[in-house]
Amino acid sequence: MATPLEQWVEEAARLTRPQRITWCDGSEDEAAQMQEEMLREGRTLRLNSKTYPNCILHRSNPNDVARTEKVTFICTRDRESAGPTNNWMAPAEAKEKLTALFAGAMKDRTMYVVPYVMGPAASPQSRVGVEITDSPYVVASMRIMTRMGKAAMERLGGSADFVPGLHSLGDLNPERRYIVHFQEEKTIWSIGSGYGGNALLGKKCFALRIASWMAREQGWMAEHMLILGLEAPSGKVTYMAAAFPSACGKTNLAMMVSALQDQGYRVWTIGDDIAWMQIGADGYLRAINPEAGFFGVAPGTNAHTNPNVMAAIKKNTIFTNTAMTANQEPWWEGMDATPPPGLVDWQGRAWSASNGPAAQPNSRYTVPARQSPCISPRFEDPAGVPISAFIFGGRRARLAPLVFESFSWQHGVYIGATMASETTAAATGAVGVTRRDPMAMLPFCGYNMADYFRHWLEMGRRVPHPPKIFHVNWFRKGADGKFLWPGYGENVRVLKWILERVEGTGGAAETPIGLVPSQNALTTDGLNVSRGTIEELLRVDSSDWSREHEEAGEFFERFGDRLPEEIRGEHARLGERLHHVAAAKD
Ligand code: OXD
Ligand code: MN
Repeated sequence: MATPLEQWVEEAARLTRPQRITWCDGSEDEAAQMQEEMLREGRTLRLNSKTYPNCILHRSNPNDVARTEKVTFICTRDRESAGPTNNWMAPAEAKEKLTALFAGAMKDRTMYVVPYVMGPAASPQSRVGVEITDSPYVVASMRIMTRMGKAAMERLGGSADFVPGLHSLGDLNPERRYIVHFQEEKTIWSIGSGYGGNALLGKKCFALRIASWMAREQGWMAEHMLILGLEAPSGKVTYMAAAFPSACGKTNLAMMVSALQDQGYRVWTIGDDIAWMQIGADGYLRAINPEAGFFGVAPGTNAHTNPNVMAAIKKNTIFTNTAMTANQEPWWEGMDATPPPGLVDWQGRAWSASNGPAAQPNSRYTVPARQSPCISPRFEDPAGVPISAFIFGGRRARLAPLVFESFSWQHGVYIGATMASETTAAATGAVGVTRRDPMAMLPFCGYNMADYFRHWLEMGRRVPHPPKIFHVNWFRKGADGKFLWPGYGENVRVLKWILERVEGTGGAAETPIGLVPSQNALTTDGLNVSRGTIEELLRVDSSDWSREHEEAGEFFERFGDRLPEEIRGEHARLGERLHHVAAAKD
């Protein structure tokens, strides 16, 4: 008798008509074959085998360089279940539309069957997915980003307990590009794109959009969060998870080299993008990183912003859409000051400033997490790590102080729900526009966001030791338009204050929006930032916040009656606190 997996593969083959079917085992030999296949296809080059052993550069189709939210759909039976922030299509309509596109799509191509585990192979919190794809680049990337092949087949056995994901490059025409999630069936279909989050179906599609739906059903959390451990001088490690919108520095924060290392504060990385959390027997939220690799934005990455990842990407790494030097090494803007002579841009042309940046602004590295010098010894811990603090954040040039703490879990959920950030190149669309991005989940929440807020509120009631909730902003600018805070390794000073708040020792001052570090509570020794600048960084301007409050109110209106009463209450209380301050000034 065919297993459920075999039956599904057969069905997919009947539809897509591949020339052959390859079941992937995740072995070294298979990885080498996959590279050969990519080199043959002509969009992939081998990099310098001395300085970048086993590294390749892949150039995607220039029309296919970022996630495409406009053609990403949540298909639930009832439109309201997807909510106002998702594109919705009826499941039957999506099936019909995409079936026509998938019909014969793999003709003359190989269909790869890629079983994978999201999470440590031995963790009860992990889940199995299987991706069918006709892209060897996807197979090679999935091998880095997940526990792929044998480990997954062993975990799955003959069971039907896996998330199927059907992917084909199709004809790469953006008009025929769809990334579709059937929530009730826990199934993903993606066609027309070979780019990261659209095509590596374990990542955003499964680990966030499908998993957030599962998590609500099953009482856990699937979040767009990095996970880090802050080691204190005592040797004790405190774990924190942070949600920032795409390309706001999650990877850099997760992998930071601490500026306070000589005082005994050091950061260990568990994950840089996604956290799955369940309530542990000890009453803490226990987090695992479902991924096994980092798929990070390359431009801006250098020995100062992220020395750990720079060390990690020296071998076994796939670079996508970066530039390449005459010495066959990857290169991007921000790696060093000036483009080296003989540079070839991301489209394979001799570099010229008139063609724009040498590396595509959303170009990436895909690297095994284990290669990072800062990877936590508990990276594979099947029980996950206990989370003591949640950190929300975004890019706010003007509004938000460097850090503030919520008054309560419920107020923290409100802070997460009102998060906003100035956009970057990680998704297609205008850059530099402020967009509201609750919990950094706007493109990733697989159901109605009002229900998602409700789930957060419910989790707060259920977790015996809930994390404290904070908000940070590394991106505040002064009147001269320059960043006020040096960021990167210096961000550990903010983490240290968060740790002290968790431990009940850090000093805090009350403002209408929450608690900010009191004078001298932030460790500033050795930091080249004036007292005046620190004050400016921590300032809460109530007229700016009143405007923000109004805008958040408008955003909430989109959810109508479905918005939880508690969120409405928090919104009203913030309004009152701001009003109070304004009245006191008059
Ligand atoms: C990512 C994203 O690639 O959030 O992680 O876009
Ligand atoms: Mn992300």
